[in-house]
Amino acid sequence: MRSETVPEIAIVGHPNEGKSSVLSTLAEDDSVRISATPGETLMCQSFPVTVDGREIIRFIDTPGFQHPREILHQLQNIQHETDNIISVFRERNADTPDFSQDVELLLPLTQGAGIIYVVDGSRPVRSVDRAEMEILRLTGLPRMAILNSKEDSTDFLAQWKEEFRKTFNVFRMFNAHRATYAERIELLEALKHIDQDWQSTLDTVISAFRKDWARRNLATAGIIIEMLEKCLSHTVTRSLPDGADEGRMKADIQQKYEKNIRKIELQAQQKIRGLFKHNIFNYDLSEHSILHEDMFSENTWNFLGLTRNQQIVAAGIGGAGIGAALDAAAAGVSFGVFSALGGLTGAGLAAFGEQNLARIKILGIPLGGREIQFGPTNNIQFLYVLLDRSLIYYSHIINWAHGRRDYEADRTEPSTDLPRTGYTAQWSSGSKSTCTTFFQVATRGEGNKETDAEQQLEKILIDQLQFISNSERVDRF
Ligand SMILES: Nc1nc2c(ncn2[C@@H]2O[C@H](COP(=O)(O)OP(=O)(O)OP(=O)(O)O)[C@@H](O)[C@H]2O)c(=O)[nH]1
Ligand SMILES: [Mg+2]
Repeated sequence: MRSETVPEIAIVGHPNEGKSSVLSTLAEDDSVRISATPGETLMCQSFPVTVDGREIIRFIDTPGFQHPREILHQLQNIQHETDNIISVFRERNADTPDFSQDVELLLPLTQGAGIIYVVDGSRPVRSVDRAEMEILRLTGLPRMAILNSKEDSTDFLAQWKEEFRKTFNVFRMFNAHRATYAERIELLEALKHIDQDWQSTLDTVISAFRKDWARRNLATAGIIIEMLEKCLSHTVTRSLPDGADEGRMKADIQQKYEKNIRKIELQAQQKIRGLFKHNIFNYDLSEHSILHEDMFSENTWNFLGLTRNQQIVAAGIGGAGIGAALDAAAAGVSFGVFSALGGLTGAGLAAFGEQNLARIKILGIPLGGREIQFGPTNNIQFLYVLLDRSLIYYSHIINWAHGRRDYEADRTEPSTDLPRTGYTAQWSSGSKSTCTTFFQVATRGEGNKETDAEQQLEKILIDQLQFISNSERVDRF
């Protein structure tokens, strides 16, 4: 392969083994057609991956093998006549309707594409699989095999590996539904070894993927910061007619405030989702996800953000206005980490939760009359809750494989041995101190001016996002 050409990889295998799903996940393309009915893919289709408007690699989806034994038989005869066995096979069978899918799937192999062979590793090896692998060996093309196990069973893995060793010098486990960013990169790294001539081109591809990911993380940090600034400075104001029911207006105004905040958060989430190329399908969060909880719910405020002690410290540094909350804490309310048995009782929530989100102010206005204003927030825990929710959302988005379409609720039970806290509770005191300064600047409405605090928070976020990208998939959120 010449170094300036775009590497082309054909994904081949038996029908319904997950070829299109693997392609969709690898190429981060949710337009790839996937179906539980075998024979979904009938024509070869090319899916280019572009970075900065430049095509860097191309994956080709192919129909499944229909008659592998017959193809192999013919190829074994043809190989005595020519080196060009696949092209000759295609010419000879071009008008045989029964072989139309086989002729189609072999097309990219006549054009020098590399091969990724996909099998469902949760079933045993059959003789048709051996025929398919032998066909691929006869092509002489660079090739690797992928075990895409649809079930969790590992009973047949040893069998598959033994079989692969005979035909492929590279094989990997890769799950189209659960592969993470790190696993995608690892697969490309492995692909490098299918042929020496491919190494430098694939190095370029991997480095483009990494740079693109870093660019997306930078953009995500920007989206999160903008969202924080909007939420923390947010106010809702209404005029207060004489004789109006003040209590009711206060409740209304707080509701409106919360509604607006939810909307700001949703817009940020949609932007992050687009950055990671989830454009078509709507993802079902794992049924245990804390993100199912409303942003202002008791569970959210107990599970995410800082612990009580950390809040006391944060308040000490920044005087961020949680004095009332601390009084309630001192009165003996437990602010422990939310457990499956239940969160805090009302008193606790009142202290750290929505009641204390912001003060309600009654303002006189120049032309006479009065206004009632809710916000900006004076509760620093709000910043941490917003941060944790966006980081958790990010971790879902980057680990949502594009090949996964069935919306099945994630049945993974949450780990019980892990502390049920978000990310920010683990942040260093330096990072928290940056947050305190950022909070003060943002609540004064002075965000978005490239302040030091904003730049420092951006750095913290980029490190955190990179860490999440390289971590294993976390199901506990
Ligand atoms: N649980 C699970 N299901 C998978 C996985 N990969 C694919 N599937 C399912 O298997 C079915 C077939 O997937 P496709 O990607 O369409 O398979 P294909 O090999 O392209 O099929 P054809 O185009 O029909 O040859 C779909 O219902 C997928 O959702 C996986 O990793 N885990
Ligand atoms: Mg398919």
